[in-house]
Amino acid sequence: MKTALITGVNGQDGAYLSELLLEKGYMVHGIKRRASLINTERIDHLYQDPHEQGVRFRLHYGDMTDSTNLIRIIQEVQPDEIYNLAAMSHVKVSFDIPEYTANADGIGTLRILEAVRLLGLEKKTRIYQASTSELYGLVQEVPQKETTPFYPRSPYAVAKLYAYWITVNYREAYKMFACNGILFNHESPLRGETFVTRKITRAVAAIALGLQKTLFLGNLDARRDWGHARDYVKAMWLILQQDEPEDFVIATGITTPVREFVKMAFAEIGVQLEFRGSGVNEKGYVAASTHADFPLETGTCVVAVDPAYFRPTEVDLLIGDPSKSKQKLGWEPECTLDQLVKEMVTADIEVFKQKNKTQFEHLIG
Ligand code: NDP
Ligand code: GDR
Repeated sequence: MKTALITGVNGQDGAYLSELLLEKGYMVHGIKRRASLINTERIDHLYQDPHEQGVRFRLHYGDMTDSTNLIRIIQEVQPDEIYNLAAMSHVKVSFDIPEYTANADGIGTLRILEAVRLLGLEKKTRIYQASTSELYGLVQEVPQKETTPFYPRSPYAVAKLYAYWITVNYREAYKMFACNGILFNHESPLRGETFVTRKITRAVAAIALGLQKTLFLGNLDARRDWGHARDYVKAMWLILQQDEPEDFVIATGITTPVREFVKMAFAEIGVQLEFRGSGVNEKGYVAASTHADFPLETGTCVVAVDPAYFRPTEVDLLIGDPSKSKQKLGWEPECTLDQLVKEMVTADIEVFKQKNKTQFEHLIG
């Protein structure tokens, strides 16, 4: 039985990857940090009572900023594969907490690599690093592929740039099986609520149930290459099963503006939609940031641009070229954007039916 260690196990990707590895017969260890609430909703269905025999899913408290704890866990677990998914993963928030982001996302990756090396596990343990299309940042070439130059545009992307190169460096210097998956945006009903797709599908669900009328967003013109997280974790696993360690772009090859995603999500519930606010302003509205700015006709919903959600430097266009992963990994995305939107809206309507209005006030993110 192979043993895997997943950092960020209770995040979106950690949950789907845990499911996949358990299905494949792995013993799965996950690192989660301590929080005042338990914060395991995404993996509760995988829980196994540690007092039973033959348990194949175990959690450990840990933090990417604490190397002593990472060394201890890796020593105890002796993993065949480490999937380093833990990160402060919100691009806009990284402008607010840049130093912490560098520590957790950049140096955190070094801590994992160095722990494996110090413990003499370089030949045994394969390492997957969760790299990102945010590395491409300011457009240098489209579609973006493994050889496209990087130009990061946020503290998050700069921290991930360090993580990318330190992974390459440990591979070259110490002959470690360490690989970067350069994953483009991937979403699901488990996506964090402050990323744009989930923010939209939650608002659509609340609107469908008559609980909300206005959705405040930032830049509607940014374009993203969106896939489904369930497809993308399969690629992570495939990357570590190759004969040679290499880096791979994982993407759909199709790009869509945020504005179009909004339209697709609202089309699921068939309400009339108006775009208002600064930036998109065919009708001459000024920047709007309060509900009072929008006296509404019955049956109409407003998507308003609030500049509070703009980033100091934006990534305008992401579109990945997944040819290498198709050719070498045999990987292709299965879920289309239409199917993804439908799945997310349907799931959020269900969530909202179960919960109370006070929990779905507008979120910052
Ligand atoms: P999430 O934000 O959903 O999950 C991140 C996980 O990391 C959470 O479990 C979080 O724990 C944990 N974490 C954060 N900081 C620390 C820390 N200091 N110590 C230990 N754990 C920590 O992200 P995703 O699942 O979407 O993404 C997984 C990885 O892939 C991330 O590294 C992300 O940057 C990267 N990525 C994601 C893409 C995407 O589109 N989803 C695309 C490309 C890369 P907690 O719940 O306590 O916050
Ligand atoms: P991103 O995802 O920054 O690409 O990073 P996010 O969903 O946050 O933003 C996508 C685009 O939508 C625009 N946008 C908004 N974004 C948010 N969050 N909230 C809004 O209200 C809003 N309005 C418009 C953004 O400006 C942006 O252009 C994600 C994360 O998962 C990273 O960890 C990962 O590395 C990359 O994807 C690939």
